[in-house]
Amino acid sequence: MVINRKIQTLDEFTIQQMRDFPNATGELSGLLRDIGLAAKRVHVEVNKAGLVDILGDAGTMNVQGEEVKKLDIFANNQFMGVLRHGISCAGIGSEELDDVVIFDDDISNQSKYVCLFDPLDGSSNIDVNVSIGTIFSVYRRVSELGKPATKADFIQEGIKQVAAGYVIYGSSTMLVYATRRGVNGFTLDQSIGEFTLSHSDIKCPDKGKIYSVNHGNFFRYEQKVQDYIHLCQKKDKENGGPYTQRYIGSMVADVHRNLIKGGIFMYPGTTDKPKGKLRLMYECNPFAFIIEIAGGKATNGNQRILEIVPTDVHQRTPMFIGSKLMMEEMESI
Ligand code: P6P
Repeated sequence: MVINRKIQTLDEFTIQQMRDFPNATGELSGLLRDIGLAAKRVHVEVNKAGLVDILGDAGTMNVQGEEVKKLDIFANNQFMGVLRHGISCAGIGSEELDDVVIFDDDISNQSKYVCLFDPLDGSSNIDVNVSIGTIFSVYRRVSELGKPATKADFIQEGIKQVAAGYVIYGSSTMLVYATRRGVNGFTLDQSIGEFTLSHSDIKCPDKGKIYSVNHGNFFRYEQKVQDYIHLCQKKDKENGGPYTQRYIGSMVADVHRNLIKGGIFMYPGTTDKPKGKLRLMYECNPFAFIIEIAGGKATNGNQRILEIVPTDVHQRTPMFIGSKLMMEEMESI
C-alpha cells in the first residue's frame, strides 16, 4: 500500500524539522502546534461572521444563550487559552491586552518562549467580508527559567525573534511561519482539519509591480514619501513598470500578496501621526522577520525594523516592507 507522504501537515513538518535538530526539545514544534489549533478555532468563527447577525451580534446573546464576543476578543482568548494550557509558552503580549500576561504556573515557568500577538488584525474589515489575519511573534526568554517570565522577555529587538508568522483568513485559511531556516505556508484542508504544506520555502521576488499605500493620507506624508509614490506612478515598461496600486486595508492580506507576488507595502508616518499606525512588536517585527528570511527588506524609513530597540509592547512605527530591489529604490529616494 502506498502511503502518500507528499501531503505534510503542520505537525508532521515541525516534527520533521525537529528530527533534523537532534538536540531540539520540541518546545517550538509544540508552540506552533498550539497556534495552529487556536487558528483553526478562529477560522470557524471568522467564517461564520457573516451569520453573526442571525446568531446574535457581538455583545448580545446567541440562540444557544451564549454571549457573543467581539471576534478579536474571541481570537485573543483562543490563542491565550491554548498557550496558557500548553507547555511551550511562559506568557503573552497582545494588542487586545493592556499589559503582558505572565502565565506563572510551574509548567509555564519552565517554558523557554514567550509570544506576542495581534489576534485578529483588520477585524473592522470582517463585516464586509475582507480577508483578515492573526500575526504572531516568538522570543526566547531572557529571564531565568523556572521563575515567572518578566516584562523584559517581551521587549526585545525584532532581530532576537526565534519564529514569526501569520494566519490569513481569506479565500482559504493559511498559516505562514518563518524560522531562520526558511518561510513555509500551510493551507487549511478542511476535509481533515489540518494545515497542510502548500507553499514550501517561500521567497519574496526581488522585484514586483505592486505598491501598497493609503493614498487618502498622501498630503500628510513627508515630501520624500510623496516623491517615491510619484516615482511608482510614473513607472512604465522602460523602467520596470508599469506598477499597479493595491491596498486592501488589511496588513496581513496586503503583505501576504506582496510576499508571494513581489511588491512594496508602506504605512508611513503622517503629520498628525509621525509614528504611523502599525504596532512594532506584534505587527511590524513579525512581518519584518518573515520578509527578511524570504529575501526582502523592512525599515521604518531610516533603520531596519528588526534593529529598533523597543521600549513599550504597544509602540507604533512607520513601516516600509517588501521586495529587496524595490525597497532599495525607495531608500535611494
Ligand atoms: P488605514 C487594520 O486596521 C490595520 O491595522 C492594518 O491591518 C492595515 O494595514 C491598516 O490598519 C490600514 O489602516 O489607516 O489605511 O485604514
